[in-house]
Amino acid sequence: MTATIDRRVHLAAASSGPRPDARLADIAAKVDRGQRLSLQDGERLFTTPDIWTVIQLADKVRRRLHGDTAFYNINRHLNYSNVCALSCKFCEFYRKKDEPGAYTRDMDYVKNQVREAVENGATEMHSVGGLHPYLPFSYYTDLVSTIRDTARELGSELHVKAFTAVEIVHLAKIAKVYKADDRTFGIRWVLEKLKDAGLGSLPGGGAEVFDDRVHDEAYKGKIRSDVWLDVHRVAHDLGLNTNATILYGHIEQRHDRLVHMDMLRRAQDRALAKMGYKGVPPEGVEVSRCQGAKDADQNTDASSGHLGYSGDEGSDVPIITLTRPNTPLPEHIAFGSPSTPGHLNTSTPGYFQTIIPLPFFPDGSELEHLPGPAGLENLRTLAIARLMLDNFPHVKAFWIMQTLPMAQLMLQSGADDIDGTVVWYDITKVGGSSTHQEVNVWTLQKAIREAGFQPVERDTLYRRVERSGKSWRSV
Ligand code: V47
Repeated sequence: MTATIDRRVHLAAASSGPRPDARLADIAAKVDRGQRLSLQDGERLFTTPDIWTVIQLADKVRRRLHGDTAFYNINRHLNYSNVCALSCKFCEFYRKKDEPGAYTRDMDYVKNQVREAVENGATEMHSVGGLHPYLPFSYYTDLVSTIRDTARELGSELHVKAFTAVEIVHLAKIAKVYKADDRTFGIRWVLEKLKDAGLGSLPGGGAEVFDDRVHDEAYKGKIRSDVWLDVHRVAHDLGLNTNATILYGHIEQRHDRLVHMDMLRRAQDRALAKMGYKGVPPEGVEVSRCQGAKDADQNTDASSGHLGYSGDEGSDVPIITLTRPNTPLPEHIAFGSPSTPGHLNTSTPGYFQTIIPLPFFPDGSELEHLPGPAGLENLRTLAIARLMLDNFPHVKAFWIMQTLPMAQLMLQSGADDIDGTVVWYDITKVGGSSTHQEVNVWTLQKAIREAGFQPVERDTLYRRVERSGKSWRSV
């Protein structure tokens, strides 16, 4: 018999030794019960010197949700234009229209990218860009349908994950359907048109940090948190899944990160209620009756009052966690799981799939004088995101920004996903690297195995992929 050697160097076990922080005991008890952590708990997780216990707790939650599975995908990023009407201080990516280095891709370029993607077995095209002041609305529907149709002509499917909430609002303005007094109208109009063209989901960008002071200082002109959340709410109502990001380590405070996480999990409470999830009161006692989807549909604020208790801080939003034992993941409700096979129900509302903590890269930005966050802060922030966002099924360590070695540590600290093969990435260039940032599938799988997990290829919606060379299907 061959002995299996566990090659995982487990950070938490290796070093929880000398100074465990007794003040974390009640948080640990809440984590064991799958109970929602408060902002005060979050503050303690950020300030304790005992980062290893924080990591251990996040790892516990991650294993409860995903066991020893770690996800990756085969994808491509396509930045269609870096021309942007905004000048966010943290951003190194944007150019003004006639500035050297400004680019806008035409459909021939897009088709070539799709051909290469299909040739390499990709399942997803992730496409975002700046807020181009002059492109017509038809450019964006063409972009989406060109990706979809070119892939189909080549006998494949590419899931189109495209446009941040910021771009969606910009498109509503370009199409002249944006009404400040009825934001839902224009957002819905744009999303419906894009969905018809083949849009499959929204990426999580453009959220930055949900704080007005930080917003006005570092990304004035961008949509604020309420509008960002509106776009995602409307997308969910249309059955589109979305992701969320948090950009940290610049001029925000750690408290701002916690408020951001809290706003996201309350938005997810609403989305999951519409899927029929039951709420739990803060003490973790299950409410006996839940009218879930029906009530929530009748009132987009989910303020049905039928869930038997009020949510926190006086709102009527039910608290819905995924971290209690035997709670199904939303993708298993939407698509079925190996133990409960099902099929895609297109009328299922959408939800947030993953939180992606993005560490700020100062180089080349107007905030270049700031140091940016380093290793332990990155680990801690990701672990806290796993603990606070108890209703997000996935936490992604985006290896392009975190680096692959760091993503391995993050898999042991709460992350269950490292994104994909990527290939071209223009938004940040780690250590001055070029925009060509590609790893092959074998390298991703090896990194995951070395970290002690089983690599599983997923599609954009977190279904497992069965593959034979470049042919694949979601199961
Ligand atoms: O919104 C811009 C960030 C985001 C910098 O949904 C920066 O699966 C760090 O959202 N330092 C775009 N970050 C990337 C993004 C994303 C990435 C991977 C996967 C997914 C997903 C989404 O990049 C922007 C902004 O927050 N960003 N400049 C910078 N200097």
